[in-house]
Amino acid sequence: MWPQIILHADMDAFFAAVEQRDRPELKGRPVLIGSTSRRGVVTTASYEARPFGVGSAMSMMKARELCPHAVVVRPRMARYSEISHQVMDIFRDFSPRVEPLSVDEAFLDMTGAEGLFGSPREMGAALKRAVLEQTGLVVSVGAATTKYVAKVASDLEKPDGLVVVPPEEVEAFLHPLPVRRLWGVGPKGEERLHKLGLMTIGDVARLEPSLAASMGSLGAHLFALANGRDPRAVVTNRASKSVGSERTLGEDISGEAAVRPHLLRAADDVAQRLRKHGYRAAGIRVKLKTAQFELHTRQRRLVEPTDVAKSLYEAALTLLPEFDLSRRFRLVGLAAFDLVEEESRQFELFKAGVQSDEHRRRLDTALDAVHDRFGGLSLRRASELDPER
Ligand code: TTP
Ligand code: MG
Repeated sequence: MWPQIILHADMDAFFAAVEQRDRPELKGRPVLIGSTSRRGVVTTASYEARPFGVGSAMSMMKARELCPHAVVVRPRMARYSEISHQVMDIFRDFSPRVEPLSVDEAFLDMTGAEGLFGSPREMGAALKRAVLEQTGLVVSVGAATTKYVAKVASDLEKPDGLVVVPPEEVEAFLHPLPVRRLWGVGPKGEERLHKLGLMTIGDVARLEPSLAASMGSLGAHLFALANGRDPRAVVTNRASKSVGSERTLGEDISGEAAVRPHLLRAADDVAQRLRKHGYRAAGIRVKLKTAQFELHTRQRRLVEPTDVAKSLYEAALTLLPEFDLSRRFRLVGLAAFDLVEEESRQFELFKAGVQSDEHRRRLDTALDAVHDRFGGLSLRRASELDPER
């Protein structure tokens, strides 16, 4: 008996797969998505490139050394975001309870839908078929009774995976896996667990409960996960509101260098308010008002919902080339929309390149504490200061 049916769906090599579909000459070839600039990084690699050891967050230079015959394609965020919407809409044909986690993945609560779609395996297969037929793209799906197990399952047989874990098989499924697959365990945590002689999820599950508890709240949390317990529900209530920050400037400005510090200040402000209310934003909008009072806005969805100032700021910078910055502007604003509740953020810990976001987040949290004590003006990032002042 399945008390709950949860699917986790995650597109295979998403950005690269979109490019291969849009440009048939790239089919079957190793493709790296990212900028070729000296400091560019790989956002993702097609499955043809992965056997060469390249992957997300690696420097483009290194990746091209490892896979010299790869085709490098510059990312087209607007296109990926458009397809992302299409994919999420397909998910919503299957369940009203869909929780997007990033551009290319979501949880679907399919509890009670057996009458319509059949067994969990049939549900997963139907979802994969619908995505392939309607978008030409391949999605990997995990099915389980908890979010955590579904998430691990979708990743296990990528690409084109479909892994179903019935409740009675959860232990047999989880226990042989390395501790790194526990949500919340990064490289540091892995090292600590290894030092304690805990190599697999089964090792953690077999701890004395009192010993697990003595390792603090993280210990208790890992112990619960290792035993297949994860009470989190699929959350659909994405707030429709947005959080914005804008400022009319003392004098008009022009050019990217002049706009940047205002965006950074706004990003700090927005991120702080997101954190205060327990939200992360999956979309961002930049607003510039010209000296003639014309309003120009550009927006995009984020790869991963965030409440980190630096990440909002970097996303905002990617929108700047879409404005004519030779104009003179009297107002600069930034807004975050598509707000998701804090809960799903732990899943970032599964991802490559996360440490950096976690690191930034710690910096932001420290800034929050200072803001709370000394008010908003006391601490500013040095780069935000106007060099001319
Ligand atoms: P992922 O789902 O993590 O990766 P993927 O879809 O490319 O490959 P997989 O088959 O393993 O799921 O991320 C989705 C997209 O998000 C990815 O195509 C590119 C982007 N991305 C980044 O821009 N930076 C990153 O560090 C990661 C991990 C992903
Ligand atoms: Mg993916």
